[in-house]
Amino acid sequence: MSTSVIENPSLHASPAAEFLDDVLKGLSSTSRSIPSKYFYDDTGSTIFDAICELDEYYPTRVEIEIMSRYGDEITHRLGPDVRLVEYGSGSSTKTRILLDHLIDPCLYVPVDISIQHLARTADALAKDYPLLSVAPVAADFTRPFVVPMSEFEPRRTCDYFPGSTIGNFAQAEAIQLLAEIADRCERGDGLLIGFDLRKDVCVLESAYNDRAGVTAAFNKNLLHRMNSELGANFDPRQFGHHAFFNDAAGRIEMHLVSQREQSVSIAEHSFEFDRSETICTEYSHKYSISEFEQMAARVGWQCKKTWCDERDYFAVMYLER
Ligand code: AVJ
Repeated sequence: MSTSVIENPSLHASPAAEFLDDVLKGLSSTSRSIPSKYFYDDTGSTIFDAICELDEYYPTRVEIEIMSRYGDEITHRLGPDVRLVEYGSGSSTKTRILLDHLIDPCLYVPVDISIQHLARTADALAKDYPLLSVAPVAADFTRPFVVPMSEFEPRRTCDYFPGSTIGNFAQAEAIQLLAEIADRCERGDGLLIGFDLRKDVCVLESAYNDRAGVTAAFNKNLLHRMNSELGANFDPRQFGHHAFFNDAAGRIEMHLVSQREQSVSIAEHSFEFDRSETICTEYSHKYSISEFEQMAARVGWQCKKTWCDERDYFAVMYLER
């Protein structure tokens, strides 16, 4: 038996047209960029899971460590009978830790952009947690979507935003997203959010420049995706992977770098690339705890408690409306 995935109409109106629009727009501007959400097709989501296994890539491991260590304390804060809504659920490893500790959760709503990935994880969860109601929603959570209601009135809704996905958004957008989540919430509802902390630049930069080249493959998957889905003719061998810490902006930036002067066509459009010209494909912001707390406070979230690992690499913060 498979759990039926609720597809958000806005996700499916015309995904190819939306992808094309965003790519054309991003490549037409003076500093070229492509939204990082397009990494996560089926292949990209699988490569991302491989990144999480890398020695150099600490965030996933450390976040899991925090969740395992403080699982009891965290779920005690959330209380019983919660409706748990997870943003960018991916493979739901951290969610399992929450679900193992939560008392009588009413409903679990994983929200993810990759339908295949979502269906697989929802099925696996439904099998392992037979008493849990699961209502997966395939949606782009940066756009409006409807959160399914549980059969019983929950004591509170808790939005779970793990994986430092919030770091992918420019600061103004991150605040905007926190505001939108707050708008969907009632007073007393919670937000449990994981974000990556500022740290030694070498540690940060090696996490995005692994020796095995998995992150490079993740980055270049975007080129393959544009070729197969938009009929573009990028030559992936002619683009390099570049990731560095932008200290002033407090973020890792990931780019695809043109290895020579070249011309690429997408649909009827053609784009000229200079040698060394880049396409920015991702921001990954690193915050301090107080910086994040202040950002959230501006849009109505009150920080209740923050849990960190021993090295202070990563933070899991619980806030209430
Ligand atoms: C999934 C947003 C947490 O920013 O670290 C991993 C994605 N990009 N390696 C991150 C990513 C390159 C990632 N997040």
